[in-house]
Amino acid sequence: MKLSAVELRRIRLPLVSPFRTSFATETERSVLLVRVLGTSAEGWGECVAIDEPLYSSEYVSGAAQVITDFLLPRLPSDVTARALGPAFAPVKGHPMAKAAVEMAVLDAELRGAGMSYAAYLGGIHDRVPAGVSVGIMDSIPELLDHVDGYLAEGYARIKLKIQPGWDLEPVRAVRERFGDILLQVDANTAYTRADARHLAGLDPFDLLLIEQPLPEDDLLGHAQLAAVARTPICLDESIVSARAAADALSLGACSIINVKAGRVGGYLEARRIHDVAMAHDVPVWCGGMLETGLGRAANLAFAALPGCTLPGDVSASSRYYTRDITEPFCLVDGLMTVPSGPGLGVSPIMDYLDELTESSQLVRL
Ligand code: OSB
Ligand code: MG
Repeated sequence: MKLSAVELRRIRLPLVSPFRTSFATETERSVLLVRVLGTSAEGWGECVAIDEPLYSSEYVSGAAQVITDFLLPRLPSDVTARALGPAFAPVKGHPMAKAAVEMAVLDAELRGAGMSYAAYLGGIHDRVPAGVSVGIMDSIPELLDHVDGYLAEGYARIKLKIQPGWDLEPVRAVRERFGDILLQVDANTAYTRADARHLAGLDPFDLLLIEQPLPEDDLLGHAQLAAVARTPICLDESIVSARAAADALSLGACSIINVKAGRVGGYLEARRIHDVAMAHDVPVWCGGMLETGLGRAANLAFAALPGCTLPGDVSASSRYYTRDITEPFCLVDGLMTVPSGPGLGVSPIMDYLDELTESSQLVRL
């Protein structure tokens, strides 16, 4: 496929309520969108980087600069999504920037071929169960209210964000109030090896998993924690590639993997991680980064893979935004529908997108 131009757009979307994690409180989502204009079709990509380098080292402005200065000049003149890995390999790091370009190229390629993202990746489900990620709150009653609301909407699993000072008590309160629900926690690297005994205090609450308790580069620490605590360890930030996934599994650093295409350089590498995990009989689930409907569409395609056996952070549009930039994704009977149209299967509503656009840049190739 030949591309004539690539458009980068920055939009800003308010969140329905502040989302607080151990690393930040987000009240709005600043999103970098990539639109590739191909000969037969156009394609959209969403960069999952946030405004500041607090989840990983990437951030929106940096990703935009990497894309214009280093990735677009390396696009092959006849491009496919598969060719991008080798083409971008000389550029170290910046997986979220690379993933955004790959997502757009793959969308254009698949729209041209009349194939859906899910079919291309190897999805086997039309609908998938959705979990919801619940931020840190000011009080336990407030947390219980939010969890109650999400359960009433039909979410199949609850994930509580935790940090030192907001861990055992909120988990105990949710477990006591709601009984036998699927419940898990995410620390986003907020603890250290010295907290192993404290984290073993979560054992009595029968959590599905604890996500990324220790720093990104502390695989050995996670393996040591796994020997002390009974709650299964799931890695998010640490799993930066299929090789990192294989290493983490051989080391015993985790027994479950959260896959985010943006964190690993794109959906092709995400698919390889899925395959590594499946070969190890290790469950995978689709993580989220508060995506708009574009990223959500691709995540739902990934969540339809056979190895994604736990509910993902693929919540309905309404959990994040009053109005999404695509037709809204809705939760029906605890399930989200996997788009089946060509490419992502959804497109942005252009008038609304223009209203939200803060800046845009057209790069002719
Ligand atoms: O660690 O999974 C995470 C959001 C932003 C950055 C990191 C994470 C998250 C979430 C939200 O947990 C998941 C979602 O998109 O619903
Ligand atoms: Mg996480």
